[in-house]
Amino acid sequence: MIPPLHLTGSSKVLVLTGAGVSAESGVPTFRGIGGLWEGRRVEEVASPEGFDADPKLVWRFYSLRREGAAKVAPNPGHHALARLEERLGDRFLLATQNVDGLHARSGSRRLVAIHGELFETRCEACSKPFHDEQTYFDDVPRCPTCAARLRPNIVWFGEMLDPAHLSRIGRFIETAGRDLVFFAVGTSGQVYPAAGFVDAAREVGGQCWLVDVDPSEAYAARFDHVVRGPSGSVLPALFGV
Ligand code: BJW
Ligand code: ZN
Repeated sequence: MIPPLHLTGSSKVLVLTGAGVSAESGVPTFRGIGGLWEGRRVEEVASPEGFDADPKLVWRFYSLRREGAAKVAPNPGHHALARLEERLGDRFLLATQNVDGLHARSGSRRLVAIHGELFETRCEACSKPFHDEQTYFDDVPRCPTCAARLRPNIVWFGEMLDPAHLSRIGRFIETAGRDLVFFAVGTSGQVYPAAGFVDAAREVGGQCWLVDVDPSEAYAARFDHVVRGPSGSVLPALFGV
């Protein structure tokens, strides 16, 4: 049973999504694979130390992910969020931890990809990220301008999130105040700072919803409403879109 959601003309909706939203598209979640890839902890491949230790291995990991993400499509959960944005306009903001690009492909525009973008590459030394669908299985690519290593444009463990992204989210929360309705969808709430957004939302008096097939007790306890179920069917029903 899904509790009724009442949005008024002044409600402002912030949605945080995680890997669970893309699960029904066929993208594996992190904790779903036991946090492991080919027997290695994700932190070993998704960290600056991991890239320094074995850049070829890290590029192989992200090349496989690029191949996988190119084959999948947005699901009804992604589409429901895009349709809610159409209805709310600037009273909506989507912060995703996912790097797969599926929200943008389903039409979301007021979108902040806080953990980076799988289909972007950047030079370690000099340049801005650029769109890149190539895979690198044999060699570590080098920057054509300065010859430094190129790396995936992903926020790895121990790296700072883009301060402009965090301040956009912080401003949205502050401006909304008690009109804020915050949703966390398909995220285990284990990785910070995203796992702390719910606390910021509560602090301004916002209403907080968690949508997840299998929420952890500790994370769920920080929300007003918890809806257990797959986002692909829960979100369209909840938003009536
Ligand atoms: C469904 C479903 C369906 C399934 N429908 N639901 C405060 C306290 C403690 C530690 C820290 C802290 N602040 C910072 C840290 C350190 C660290 C951190 O949080 N560590 C924790 C593990 C403890 N954070 C960082 O390092 C961050 N940087 C930072 O804070 O910078 C400041 C700093 C600098 C220097 C030193 C220290 C701090 C950066 C974090 C970047 C994380 N990046 C990753 C990997 C790269 C992306 C990639 O390669 O793809 O991003 S980690 C990985 O986890 C990935 C994800 O975006 C992220 C979140 O995972 P998510 O989305 O929640 O997925 P799952 O699998 O965990 O959960 C899926 C959920 O879906 C489950 O609940 C399922 O039930 C559910 N589900 N199917 C609905 N159909
Ligand atoms: Zn360069």
